[in-house]
This record gives sequence, structure tokens and C-alpha cells, in this order.
Amino acid sequence: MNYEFDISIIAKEFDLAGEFIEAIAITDGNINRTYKISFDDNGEIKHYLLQIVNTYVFKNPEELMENIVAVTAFLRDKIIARGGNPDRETLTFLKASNGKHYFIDEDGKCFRVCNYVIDSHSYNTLDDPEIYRRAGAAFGDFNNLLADFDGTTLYETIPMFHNTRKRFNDLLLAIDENAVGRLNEVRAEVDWALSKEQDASKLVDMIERGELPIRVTHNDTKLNNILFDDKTNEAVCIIDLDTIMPGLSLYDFGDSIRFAANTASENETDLSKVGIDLDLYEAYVEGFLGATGKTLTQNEVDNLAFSCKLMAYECGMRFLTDYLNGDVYFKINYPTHNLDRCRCQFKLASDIENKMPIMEQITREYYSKL
Ligand code: GN1
Ligand code: MG
Repeated sequence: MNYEFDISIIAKEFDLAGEFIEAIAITDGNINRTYKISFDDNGEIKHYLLQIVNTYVFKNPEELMENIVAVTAFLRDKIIARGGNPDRETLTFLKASNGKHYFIDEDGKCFRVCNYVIDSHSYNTLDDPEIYRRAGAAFGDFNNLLADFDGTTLYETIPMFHNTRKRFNDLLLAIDENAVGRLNEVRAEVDWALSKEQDASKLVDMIERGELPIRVTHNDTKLNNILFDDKTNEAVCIIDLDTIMPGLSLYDFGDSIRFAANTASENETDLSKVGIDLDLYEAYVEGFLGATGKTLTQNEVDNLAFSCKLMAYECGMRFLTDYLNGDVYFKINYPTHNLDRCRCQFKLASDIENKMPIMEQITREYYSKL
């Protein structure tokens, strides 16, 4: 087999014992490249997760890994203190021979290795509200676990990541530059995005007025960033820790909904299939509010439904910006992939806009029951 890395170098760098068996690509993520790698260590089969970090997106691997190592060490202690199994419930990154938790090869590729959580699976889509309730509880619990982590010690791995006003301005720049001549093709999407300018600033304005608390958040709460136990189907581990930074609970809530409570996948091209599934929304509210409870402020609770629309709008703008810039950020599988993803998010945002009163009603009901 030909891989895009030399396994003998990886094994040596991270001191992985045994004979290499195989590397299986895990293709879920849109940024890094990920493999499950397996070794036979005198009859004992050992699995690890190998990632090639996208250094176009994460420009400073040193800071990135410092964040992750600090957060996972913190989580480990918390998990042990409550009687959990830290080897299953969080990730542990291995040191390379340079003493760092990553290694850059001659070609400039940045590698890191962590434990592979065996007997677990993830979902890209689902229709079972119970699973999604568990997902909400898991991300809520994750926010709780990090509630007393000092966010000022974290680097901003991607500056202004969920600053939607900045995302809006990035789109304006991309329109202005029209780097690969695609602007004419996307006039409808651009017009729609520009018509929602007010939404882009809403939460940023509230932060600036001190109306929303800054917490340590995950910032990329896609359903496939939770591992579920094969036997119990309980959520066991939150993964993809690259964007843990100071942020808003609303980002974590809304981003999960825009990904998983969509009646279609992020890649759906038949827009008639795209919309918000209110049963899934309700299940996630139940799980998330059940875990975070009264720690959320009234302003946060009042904006939970809005955050879903905002995250769909923001994500759509990011796909559109990348399409205009010539697909430099997200991995794509075909030339108009980013444009299709953008259309899907904008359709979802519109549907959420129409259903916002019902979503707000659902949120209020659960919050008042706490
Ligand atoms: C990226 O890598 P992945 O697939 O978990 C992106 C998220 C987007 C998401 C859209 C660092 O997440 O912000 O919401 O794609 N991650 C980064 O699918 O930009
Ligand atoms: Mg990611």
C-alpha cells in the first residue's frame, strides 16, 4: 500500500511498538487528514489515530498542540475525579522524539498521534432524537467540564473564528477580489448573504456590550465529533479539539444544530430536502439544557434558536467565501462542492428563520422546567 506518509518514520518518531498492519483513512473532517493506524505488538493489536494537521488552516502547530495538551490534561483529571475512564473519555496525544506533541517532516507535513477509542462509532446524520439528546448532553457536559478552565491561557488557534461580522467582511473581500472569476455564478447567494448583514453583527455586538459571557468552548460541535460506545450507544468522547478557545455557548449549540438537525446532510444538493428537524431540535435542547442547566444566562437562552440560524448563515458564508477564493480552505470532492455546501446552509438558515418562533417556544419550555 502507498500512503501519503512513511509509516516507519511515524512509528519511530512516536515510538509505536510492533509491526505495522494497516492505515485506514477516516474521511469525515473537512480540514485535517486522518487515519486509523494499527500495529501488531507481539500478538496484541494496537490502534492509534494519526493526523496530518492542515497548516494552511492552523498556522501555528506549536500553539495548537499546547492548547490541546493543556485541555486534555485538565479533562483527564476531571474525568478521573468523577470515576470515569480518561483513556476512553478524552484524547491523549503522544510525544514525538523532539519532545513535542507533533512532528514536522522534511516536506513540511505536520503529524500528530493520539489514542484511538476502540469500540466506538460516530454519526454523520441521524433521525433518532434519543441519540441526539445524548449528543446535546455530551456537548453540554463538555462545556461544564471546562467551566473553570482559565481561557486566558489558551491561544486563539484561528483568530476570530466565530466572529460572524469578520466572516461577513471576509466575504466582502472575496467578492471584491473575485480571485478565480466565479462571482457572476454566485450572485444569488451573495445577495442573500448581504441581505442578512444585521444578523452577522448581533452576537458580536452583544459581546462588546458585555451581554454574553465568554466561556471555554469547543467551537466545532459537528455530530461526528462525538464518539458513541458500540455497546451502549452512550456518548463517550468529544474529539476534534483544534478549535477549543474562548467563545460562546451559543456557538457550540448553534453549530451542532446546523449540522445534525438538518433534515439533509451538509452536502445535499436537492435543496427541497434541506430544513430544520424540530424533533431533533427539541431533543438537543433537552440534552444540552439538561446538562448546562441554570448556568446559562437569560441572554444565552433567549438566543439559542437564533444561534442556529447564525451558525448556518456563517458556515454558508465561509463555504461561499472559499468558493470565491478558489477552494483554498475546505477539502472539496468536486469543483462546485463549496458552492453546493453554501446553498445547503443558506436554505437551512432560511428555514430556521421561518421556524424561529416555534424553536424559541421549545427552548423556553425546557428552560422553565429546569
Ligand atoms: C470544518 O474539520 P471539520 O470537518 O470538523 C471546520 C468547521 C466547519 C466544518 C463544516 C477548523 O470542520 O468550522 O463548520 O468544517 N473546521 C475548521 O463542515 O475550520
Ligand atoms: Mg475540525
